[in-house]
Amino acid sequence: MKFNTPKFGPLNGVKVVFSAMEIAGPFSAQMLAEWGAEVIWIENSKYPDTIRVQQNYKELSRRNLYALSLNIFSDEGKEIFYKLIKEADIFIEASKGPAFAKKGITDEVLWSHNPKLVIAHLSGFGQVGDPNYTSLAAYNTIAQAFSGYLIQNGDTNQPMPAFPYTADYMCGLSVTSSVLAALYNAQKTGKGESIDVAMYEVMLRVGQYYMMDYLNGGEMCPRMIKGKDPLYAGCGLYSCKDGYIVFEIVGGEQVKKMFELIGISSLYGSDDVPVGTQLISRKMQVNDAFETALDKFFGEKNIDEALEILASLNVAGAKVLEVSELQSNPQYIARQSFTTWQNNKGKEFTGPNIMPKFKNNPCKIWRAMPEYGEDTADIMAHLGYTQDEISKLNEAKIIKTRG
Ligand code: CCQ
Repeated sequence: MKFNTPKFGPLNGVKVVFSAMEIAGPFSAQMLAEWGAEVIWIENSKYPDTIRVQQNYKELSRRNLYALSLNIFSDEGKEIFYKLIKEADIFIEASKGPAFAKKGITDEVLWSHNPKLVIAHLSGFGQVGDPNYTSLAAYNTIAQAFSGYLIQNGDTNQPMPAFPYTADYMCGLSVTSSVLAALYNAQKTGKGESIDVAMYEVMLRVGQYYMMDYLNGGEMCPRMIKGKDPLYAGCGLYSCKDGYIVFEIVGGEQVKKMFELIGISSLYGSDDVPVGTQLISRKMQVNDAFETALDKFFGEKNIDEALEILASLNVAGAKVLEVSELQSNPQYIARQSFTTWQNNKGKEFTGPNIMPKFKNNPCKIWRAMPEYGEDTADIMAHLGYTQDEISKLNEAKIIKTRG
């Protein structure tokens, strides 16, 4: 095969295969590709990944990949798939629960081809559990809703999913971290792993901060109040004369100085707000007076003025940036947080750079999103198939070559 993956990044030499669509699964695999792994993206030979309908995001989310279109579950497709798996270190799949096992591709079958293989199954509800759930389809909102995460988000008036597609990215990150943990172990022991990532469980874990109070005392925190923290006053969104800022008044010194600044120092040092108070809980009597004074004080300031004041008090704060402000921000420029690359047709795209930044093994964008089936013929040739066999498999729609 004409694999010409450049050698770079901390995952140089690691081989990954994935079968997943849209955001969650591909996000994890593509992150590995940006860190230097050689990653093959399997799409169904009957139809492409639905991400291809998205005009711009697809170009970001499928950088550095090879594209293979394959009917995995046909007899011939399985044979091709197993050859691919033999060479892989990691296989990631995202489907409705135990879809692969149901179609005969169990973990054990995969390990019979490659005992060291790390397998990650990403699904809405998991590989095992109540059969009424395990085979259900799931997207971002379903994971948010079923995990207790969605009901905690939004405003006091109405629950709302966290946007854009927060569960997909959290789940993708969970896959990324767990496959690397398993790879570390597989390389030490020679024994592969199978990881069962249920999207709702990822979001259950992410949504725990206040749920722990419910689980261990029956008290559930309300949702946010106009962008302000539901439990702590002085944390969240505030209006200035020319736009929004956020800040978090956390720490004994910060609380004391803020009380002085906004003219309520007489309320400091009381039984309600003892000296040394580090956070103002909404349960304190001072809550309303504190918030009213903060709203008034910052409502009369410009953003720049407000940020200067916050910095002088060592209170963490930031302007709520418009998307249109990001690219010209000096920090973004200094760190090259955005970058540009060209797609297959030479069109330039701008998007987030690779993150995080590895000092000793820098990462890079070396390949644009491949076309549907772009690398099928090359991968097949690499696996030992002749041109004639490739043509026949293409005609039979077991694979789909480009064009
Ligand atoms: O949520 C996300 C994005 C969203 C953004 N937006 C709002 C814009 C849409 O927030 S990303 C997260 C997506 N969810 C997951 O990854 C969780 C696990 N996956 C699933 O629950 C389902 O796969 C999903 C994503 C809901 C799609 O379900 P689907 O439309 O039924 O499609 P499918 O599972 O990919 O495949 C359909 C069939 C399956 O066979 P079956 O009908 O017998 O069960 C599948 O096994 C088969 O096609 N198949 C293949 C194949 N790939 C899939 C292949 N390469 N060869 C042969 N068959």
